Formats: sequence, C-alpha cells, structure tokens
Amino acid sequence: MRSAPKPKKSATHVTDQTITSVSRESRVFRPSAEFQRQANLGSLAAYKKLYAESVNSPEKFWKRQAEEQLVWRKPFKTVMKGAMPDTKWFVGGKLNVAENCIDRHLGTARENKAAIIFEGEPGDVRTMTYKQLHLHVCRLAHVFENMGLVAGDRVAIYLPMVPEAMITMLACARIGAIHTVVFGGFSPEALKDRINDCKAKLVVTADGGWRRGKIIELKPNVDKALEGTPSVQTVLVLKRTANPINMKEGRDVWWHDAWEGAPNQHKAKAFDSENPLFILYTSGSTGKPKGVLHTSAGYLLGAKLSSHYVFDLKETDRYFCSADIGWITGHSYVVYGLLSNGATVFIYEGAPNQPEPDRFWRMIDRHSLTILYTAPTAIRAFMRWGDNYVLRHRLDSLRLLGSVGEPINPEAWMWYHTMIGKKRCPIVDTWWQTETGAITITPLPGATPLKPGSATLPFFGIAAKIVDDKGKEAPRNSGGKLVITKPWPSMLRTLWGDDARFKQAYFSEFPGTYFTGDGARQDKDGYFWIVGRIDDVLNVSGHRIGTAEIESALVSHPSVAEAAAVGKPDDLKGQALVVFVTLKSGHEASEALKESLRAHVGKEIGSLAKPDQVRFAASLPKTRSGKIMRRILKDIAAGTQVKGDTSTLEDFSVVASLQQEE
Ligand code: 6R9
Repeated sequence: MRSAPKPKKSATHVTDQTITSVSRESRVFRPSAEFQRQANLGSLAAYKKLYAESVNSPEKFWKRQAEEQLVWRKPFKTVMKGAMPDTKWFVGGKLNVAENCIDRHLGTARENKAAIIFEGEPGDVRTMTYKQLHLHVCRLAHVFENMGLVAGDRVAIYLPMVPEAMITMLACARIGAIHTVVFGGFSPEALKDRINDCKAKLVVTADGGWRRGKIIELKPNVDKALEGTPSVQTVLVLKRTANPINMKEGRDVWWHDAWEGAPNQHKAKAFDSENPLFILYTSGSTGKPKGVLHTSAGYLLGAKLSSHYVFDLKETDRYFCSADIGWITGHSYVVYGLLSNGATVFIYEGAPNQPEPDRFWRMIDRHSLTILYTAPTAIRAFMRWGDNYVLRHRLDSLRLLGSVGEPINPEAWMWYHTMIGKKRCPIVDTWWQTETGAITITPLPGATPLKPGSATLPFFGIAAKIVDDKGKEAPRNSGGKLVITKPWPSMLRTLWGDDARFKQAYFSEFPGTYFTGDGARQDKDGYFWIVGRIDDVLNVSGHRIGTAEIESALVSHPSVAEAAAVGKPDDLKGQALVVFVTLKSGHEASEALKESLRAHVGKEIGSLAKPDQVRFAASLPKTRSGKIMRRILKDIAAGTQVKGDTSTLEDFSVVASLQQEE
C-alpha cells in the first residue's frame, strides 16, 4: 500500500483565500415563529441542551435514542465499546435493518401510505405504499435466497434511479447480504474494479435507464465489466426500457422471471448491530477508490435521527432528494433515513432539464412535494437557466430546502432562498461525508439562525473542531483542519479489505481523532464555514474525484508520459478538472489527442471524471525529490499568480513556460 501523502502546504493558502471571500458574509436568517411552532425541535436553547448531553454523556444519550428510534429483536447490552477508531456500538443487540424501514410501519396508519412516489424521465409515475414495498422486498429476498445468497455475500447494484434500486438495497439488508451500489455513470472498468475489490457474487442491473431522452446502456457495460470478474455467478436484469440487450445463458436472469412465483412474505433474520450493511466506494487522495464499510444499528440510527431533526419530518411530508442512490446521500437520505421514519419519498429517474429546465419545479407542483434536498451545482445550473423557468410554477407546497455535496456560495444560497423558497422555507446546508454516514454539521430548521454559506453547528453526538497542523484547536476565525474528536454511531467501521489504509487515511494525521480531509473555520458564534478538501481530492459538481485516479487513467494512455490533475474554480461545477500532460517522445500534441485523452478518462472511470481542460506541457513542476507540485499547477490553471514558497522547485523555468502556454 502507498501511504497517504501529508496534506500539501497549498492547502493553507487556498483555505485563507476562500475564507476572505466568505467571511464578508454577515446576513443572518432566523427561523420564523410559524416554522418554529410546528418544528420537531423549535429553539436554539433546546438544541444546545440536547447537543451538550449528546457529547458530554454519549452513552446516556445514544442509549435513549437507540431504544426509542429502532426496533430491536434483542436488546443491546453495551452502548459503546472501545476507543476510536475501533468503537463498537450497541453490542449484544440484534435487529433487521429492512424490518426497521418497512415492517415496523405495517399494521399502523402508515401501512397504506405512499413509501415511494416515482417519476420516470418519460413522465411515467408509480406509487408504492409501505405494504406494497414490503411485498416487493419479501419477494426479492426469496429470489436472492433461491440464488444461494447468504448473509455476508456481496451484491453489486448498477441500476437507474427506479424503485427497484431501493427494493434491491432493502432485500439485501433483509437477508444480511452486503450491497455495493455503483453509480450508473461509472464505466465498465470502474464497475469491474469495484466488483473485484469486494468479490461480489451477484450483479443487479437493468436493460437501461432514461437520461436526457436517451437510454443509458447499463447492461452492455455490465457485460464488458464481467469479462474480468471471476466472483460473479449471476446477473439479475430489470426490464425498464425494453432496449434490446444480450442475455448470457446460465448467468443472466430477468427480474420478472425470477420473481414469478416467489412468495410475498419473508421471515427476516435478526443480525448483530455491527453486521455489515453496505460498502460504498469513494475517492481518496491515493490509489484506488476506498470501500467505505457501514454496519447496521449505528448507521441506521444516525440516518434516522438526522432525517427526523434536519428535515423536520412530519407524517404529511412528501420529500424529494435529487441524489442518485449511487452516492451516500442516496443511501442515507433516499432510502434508510427516510423509510425508517415512515416518510413518503419522491424519486426521479432523469435529468433536471428534460424536456425543459423546469422539470424539478413541474414535479414539485405535480406531486405537492414539501421538502427539496439538492446540491449547489444543481442550484447554480438552475440560476443559469433563468428565473422564468421557475416563475412558471407555484412551488407553494414547499416548506423546507436542503443543500449538500459542496460549499454553497452565498449568491446561490440567496437565489435558492428567494426564488425557490419564496423567503418562506429554511435552508439546511448539511455538511457530511460518505465516511460519516449521516449529516454531521447542519442547521436544525426550527432552531438554528442561518448564515448563507455556513453549515452552522454540529449535529447531536458530533464533537467537531478546527485544529492547526499540530492538532491544537485553532482560534476562532482562523482557518484550519476539520476533525471529529469522539466516535459517533454512524461512522465508517473500516475500508473493505484494508484496515491499515483505514487507519492511515483518517487517523494517522492526529492519532485518536478522525480527520475529515476538509479545511474550515469557525466564526465567533461557533458556526462552521467549510472551505473544501485540502487533500488531493477534487469536488467536481459535488462528486468526489481523486487526482490519483485521474492521473493513473491518463498515464495508461499510450501517448502519455506523465500527468497531473488539479481543480480550477468554476462558477457552475464548484471545481473544474484541469489536467497537465507530458507526452512520450514521438507523440505530437494536438486537439485530436486532447479529445482522445478526455475520452480515455471517460472510458477508464466514467464521464463524470472527464477533464474539462487538457493542457500539454514540456515538463511538470517538481520538487527536488521529484514530487509534482500541484499547488503551482493549481495557480497556473486558475490563471492567478503563482504564490507561496517555490524554493523547493527543481527548475523554475518550467513554471514560466507553462504560464505561456494556453
Ligand atoms: C455527503 C457527501 C464529502 C465531501 C466533504 C466536503 C464536501 C459535502 C458539504 C461539503 C461544504 C457542505 N461537502 N457537503 N462541503 N458544505 N454542505 O457529499 O459525501 O461524496 O463523501 O463528499 O463533500 O468536502 O468532505 P461525499
């Protein structure tokens, strides 16, 4: 294993720069009395009291929450055991996660309530009640068992955003199989790597999904990936588009065939609190994506409790989260957190501008949706498409808005607040990560005064701090590294198959403390202002992309000698991806080669990782020990003056020649 590099010096200076631009923001928006009156938590004092208990007496706090929020088959004996990072939660307890999301609502007033409302891109709508969802999940659980799947087996899910994606996750949970959802935009190569890393036995996919009026060819991608995946025995294929596909005899099975005759009641087994629930791959600063492992009770409790408080869930809500289930937001805030609370979840299959850029607003009015949770990159796209698309619609069913994935710039916040929320809806800017499992720093909408651009205050149980490079708490208003000093129930347990990398990546910088990889500052009121990644991870349109993954994809191209990937500030995407490439001798720089390199990265990783800009260079700036100085390339990409210490640069003329190009 390669060890994670120490965060670069550049981090601090980027941090400082961005801090000045957001530190001018001084507007405060208090919750309205009307919202407060109906809120699940209606005052800042109430938040402070519960928060203090949650961090000062975590065992007492989490015991009560776990008993109240979850349905246990066997009560736990010990709330938490062992120090971070090896803390075990709710030891001795047994439960079934799917039962906690579905069966608990049966026989109650929720039984015939809509669990899922689905709108396909072509406009088809399906509603599924909790009772119907139960029948579907039970049948699929039988299908899985008939295929010979047992608890602990891995299942890769490569599906469009359709109810069956949620059903598949829940059927895995029901039988104790570990799911790993791979976003449909990832390439066959990326899918293959993930399947091989966790040795999945089953792949669940579809004959396609709709996106921008076209069919996403999921099955051909699976066929290609499976040329190199010896662990896979079966592929279950859902018919969604009736797109012609090849079915491989003895391996591929249609969902509707397997389903035929499967009983619609299924007796769920109870599993230990720490039974693995899912693996989700996410980019790190070195090497291949990391298989973040989440377990059952702690994860579910974090997702459920945060959904209740952050989205202020009420029985009558109709909640829309625009994230795909391929990301952690889709896991915690489409599936587990919402269904365990018995909420109605709206999901949409396609693109936000299909057939026109008002699709979201049309759906909000059509289905009377009350909560919208989306990403700043989407909000900035809506702004760019123009107010007229919004003003055509009433949007009067909305009562709460959320943002996730990257820092939201105050301008986008204000637009979201005025144009979408009509100044009536609080905005919850939720900071969290694949690794934290659940929302970690966030306003509670009936309690927390909002400041545009700030994720505000820590959620219950989260001991968040800003520290300097030595781990000492940073003074208010000075930038530093965001860490969490105490364990919390929904934190990741390890990286699949690589516990050493888990400890190295998150706990080596400050032993005993979780390092988030983000830079941030806390203002005089203790509010957190997140700046962004300070490691070699980029955030392009809210998606995490490791520079190491991009670089290794580029150097696998026959023309490329060396490559360096950096982010460049971008009005729409947050960060745009710029790559600097040196060529092997005998290879000529050309526009056609740029295109072929972009396509190559798309093929290796997926189109979400295609560079926005490819720049050819004679050589790359390096330290005397041979390390590429990415912070210099960052300045060059942004077109700003090269700042910071350049004394370790091996050859300064490289910088001058790079600045001249392009
Ligand atoms: C949930 C999710 C995590 C990284 C995280 C940070 C950035 C997420 C944010 C935010 C500022 C917010 N991030 N939410 N930055 N404000 N509200 O996005 O998980 O894909 O693992 O990304 O995203 O940099 O470290 P994940």
